[in-house]
Amino acid sequence: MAGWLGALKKTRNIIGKVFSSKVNIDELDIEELEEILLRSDVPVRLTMDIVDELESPRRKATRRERLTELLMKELGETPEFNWPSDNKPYVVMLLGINGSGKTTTAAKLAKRAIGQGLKPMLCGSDTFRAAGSSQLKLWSEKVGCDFVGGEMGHDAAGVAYNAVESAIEKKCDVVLVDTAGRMHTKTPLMDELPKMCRSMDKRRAGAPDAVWMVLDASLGQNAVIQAKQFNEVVPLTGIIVTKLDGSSKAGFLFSVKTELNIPILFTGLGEDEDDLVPFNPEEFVNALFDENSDADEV
Ligand SMILES: Nc1nc2c(ncn2[C@@H]2O[C@H](COP(=O)(O)OP(=O)(O)OP(=O)(O)O)[C@@H](O)[C@H]2O)c(=O)[nH]1
Ligand SMILES: [Mg+2]
Repeated sequence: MAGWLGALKKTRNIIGKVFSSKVNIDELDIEELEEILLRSDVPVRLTMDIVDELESPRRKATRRERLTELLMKELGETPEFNWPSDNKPYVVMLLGINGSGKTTTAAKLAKRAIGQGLKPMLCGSDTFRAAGSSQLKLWSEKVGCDFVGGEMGHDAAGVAYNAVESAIEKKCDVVLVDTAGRMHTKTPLMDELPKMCRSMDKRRAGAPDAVWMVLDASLGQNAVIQAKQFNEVVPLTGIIVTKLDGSSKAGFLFSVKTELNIPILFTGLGEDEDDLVPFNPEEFVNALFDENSDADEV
């Protein structure tokens, strides 16, 4: 299983140099620092705050302590996610733009639920592409869980309804509804999302219980813009950030709380079914500070 330190290598290679305690704060060229932070997609306002903090001589705490405090404050509290035990099955809809990692994340979440002694169902509602649903079916066989899917061209809302129905019959604890990738700018496809929600609600009032957007970390700040637009169509209750292992723009995570106020629940740190970890602000910030920026693993 991938760890935080290895995963954040690319972002740390850029901003870790600044945060490493080997660098003498007094010798830092502030303009260079600003440029480095902005390059890794740390939001502009936070970058300014960091610069102010580093320039200010008013506190005795070490630079690392001052920065950690500032960054942790920006990420805010992240309540640990636990699958609720009432009102089963707990239905989660995963959405996002094309290729963000929805299908892989659905499988990772199913694996995680199994590990916690729960019975998940994977729902392949990506009827837009020929391989959309079958890709998830293969995952369901790999992780070992129930699956309901639809053929290409089928109504995605109908597939989601069937999955909730089947999950009720089979007494599943969790349903993970994988949706087709869609651009936030394409209206007809975006309209399908509230339709899917209404359809699931008809089978079990309140479903979906959660709507999680899957964001590709390599997109940096663009991912935040996408989330804002999805949030206007279907209110998001959580965010999952994938591909943190390949991103040099992980600084955008610092804008998620302030700009969206939606909790980051999990992060994807690799392509395998085990490479999903709960988001932990402290580990994230500490991994950015690690001094051995070439270190490959925890
Ligand atoms: N390195 C890395 N790769 C990932 C991660 N999550 C997903 N991927 C890869 O990203 C690619 C796309 O993943 P999918 O899960 O198919 O993405 P999707 O959002 O379902 O794609 P569409 O259904 O086409 O919209 C695959 O090659 C995955 O292996 C991650 O956390 N880290
Ligand atoms: Mg997919």
